[in-house]
Amino acid sequence: MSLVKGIHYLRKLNAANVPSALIEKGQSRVIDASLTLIRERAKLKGELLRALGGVKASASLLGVPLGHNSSFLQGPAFAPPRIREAIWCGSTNSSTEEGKELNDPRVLTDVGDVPIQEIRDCGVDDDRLMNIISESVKLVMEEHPLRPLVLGGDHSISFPVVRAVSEKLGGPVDILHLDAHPDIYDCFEGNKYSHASSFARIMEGGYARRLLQVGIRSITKEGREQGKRFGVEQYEMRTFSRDRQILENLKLGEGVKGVYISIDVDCLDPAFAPGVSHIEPGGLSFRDVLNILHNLQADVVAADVVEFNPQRDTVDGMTAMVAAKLVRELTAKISK
Ligand SMILES: [Mn+2]
Repeated sequence: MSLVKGIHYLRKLNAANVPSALIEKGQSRVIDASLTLIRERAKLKGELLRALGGVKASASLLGVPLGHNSSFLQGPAFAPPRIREAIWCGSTNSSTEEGKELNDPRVLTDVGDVPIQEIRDCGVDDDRLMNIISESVKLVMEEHPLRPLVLGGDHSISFPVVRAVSEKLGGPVDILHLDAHPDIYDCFEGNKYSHASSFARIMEGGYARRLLQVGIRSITKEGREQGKRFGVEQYEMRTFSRDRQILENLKLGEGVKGVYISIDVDCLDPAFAPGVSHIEPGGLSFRDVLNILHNLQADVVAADVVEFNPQRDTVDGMTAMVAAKLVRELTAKISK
């Protein structure tokens, strides 16, 4: 498929004895150029907000259009531009529900996308690609008061993002993870970077103290065993009506470096968000998610919205609007 165009001919070129130094040097130049654009945009936005003054924390969008670590469909690679389009769509105003103004740069800025396909097209492997994602997140965090609000992408991106956040802050965070799936397989179909394994990598790395998983309704024996192994607090949908009081009154992040929120759009019932790769009935309503977010007491240091698949959306882009509203309300949660 077009997403991986270039990868195969580069392998062939390698096999055909093209000097490896030639390819490696070219890869390094492309990676440097990619990071430079993110660094300079983050620097400008940070300087702007510091000049404006009075901002403690401000959400900054960073797109990570990566879909190849999905076990099923790769459409989430196309999500970031669709989400941005929906955030600024004229059908609604720029206020969040609790009254933050999104068109105020002190509330929301954008540093653009990590050019995932362009980097992969140069034959860069996933070990290096994950490091580039982490590096990009750190470049945003370098610029006080910017805090990364990452647009996926499949869920594999949460590992390099959380790793960067934890390394940059110098300790673990608490994570609120909304998802139909625990994404905690040790390894999925031979891929340690699979979107079904990201939270195994996060817990192994010691990047999270508490991990709360909410919306879970597709979980295997291994998912439960891995959850126990890592001390994960798994809230399954089958007991949601009982757990609602707890989940709508959460206080997280005390004694750690802050709170990270990861929202897989498939945490929502497919009635609310059909544009996802893994349709799993019996999920949260959009209002359930907002109640959890609005009532959460936490210093949210970074967040992601992942697994929106525009190729599975309705013709009027309903799920794009849903993903965009999640981003808008997360922005309100982060910015202060
Ligand atoms: Mn999921």
